[in-house]
Amino acid sequence: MKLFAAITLIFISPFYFSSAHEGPWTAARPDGHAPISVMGDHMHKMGEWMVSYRYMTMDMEGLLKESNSVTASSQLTGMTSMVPTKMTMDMHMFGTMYAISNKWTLMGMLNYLNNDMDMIMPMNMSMSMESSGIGDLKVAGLYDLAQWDDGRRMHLKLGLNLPTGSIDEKHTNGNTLGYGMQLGSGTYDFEPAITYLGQTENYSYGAQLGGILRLGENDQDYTLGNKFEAKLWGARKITDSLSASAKFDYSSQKEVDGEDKRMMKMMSPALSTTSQGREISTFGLGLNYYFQNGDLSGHRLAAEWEKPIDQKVNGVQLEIDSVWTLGWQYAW
Ligand SMILES: [Cu+2]
Repeated sequence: MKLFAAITLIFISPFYFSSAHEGPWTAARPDGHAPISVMGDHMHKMGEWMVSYRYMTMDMEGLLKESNSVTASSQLTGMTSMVPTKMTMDMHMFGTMYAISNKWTLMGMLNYLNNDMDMIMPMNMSMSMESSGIGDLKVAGLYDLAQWDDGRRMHLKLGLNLPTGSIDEKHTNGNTLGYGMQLGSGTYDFEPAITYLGQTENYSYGAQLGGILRLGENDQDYTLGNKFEAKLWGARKITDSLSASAKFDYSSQKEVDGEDKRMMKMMSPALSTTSQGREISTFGLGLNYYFQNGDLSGHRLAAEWEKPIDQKVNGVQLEIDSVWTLGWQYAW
């Protein structure tokens, strides 16, 4: 973990040796947007629109008990009769941004999710479960806090998660699926963040601190854990259209508070409130491509690969193996 943090720092260290660029921060370069997995990283100029689509796929495989690997079969004890072995979460994210002034940019995002989970049971039997549908709707206002003449700026995000995603997803046998297979939080959540950006002639960097604060309980009498997240990234402009980035991300999410009474929590860690939430650090590598001229002027394509370098789950949970995010953005 320290090694990857060091790599990220080395990546952004050219800032300490090269002078910042003249004039204010600009979006008109490939690294004018953060690595594609970062949300709410940039603002727009008054009257500007942006639409975006992101595809994110997360692979989880193998079990962790806190930070130690354990076999699935070793967890089939007592009342526990179903243990997850593998999960894939695919997310399609549709976003839009509009700047109502130079101080405020509004954004909205709706996700479509597809979750697949494999479980093992005693006697080597296995089972697959699936859930898919619309997730929670997220709206946010980005407020410009400060802009300096040397390419640095800072903004605040005030986000709200609206519980449009289902928390009633069931297996084909009628049993309610576990917390991780549900499509929404079921609660209104406050999602604030603060972002600091900087640019030099050929480099850029950013830092974002954010969180998810659940407001109240959902209609099944539980609340997903609050989350804290810190991101630090640096990017190098390779050409006027292409940049490469490195990112370090730390997040921590608490276990579930309350309990969904439809789930038989003794049966599986997936149904247990104490086996939800984790602390994880990831390292990410990304590419941003920005079309500056021609018919595709204003379009952007980006890809990012993230790999955990350290993770500690609450209770017993699947280990996150890797995350890919691919995105398209168009501003006018
Ligand atoms: Cu935008």
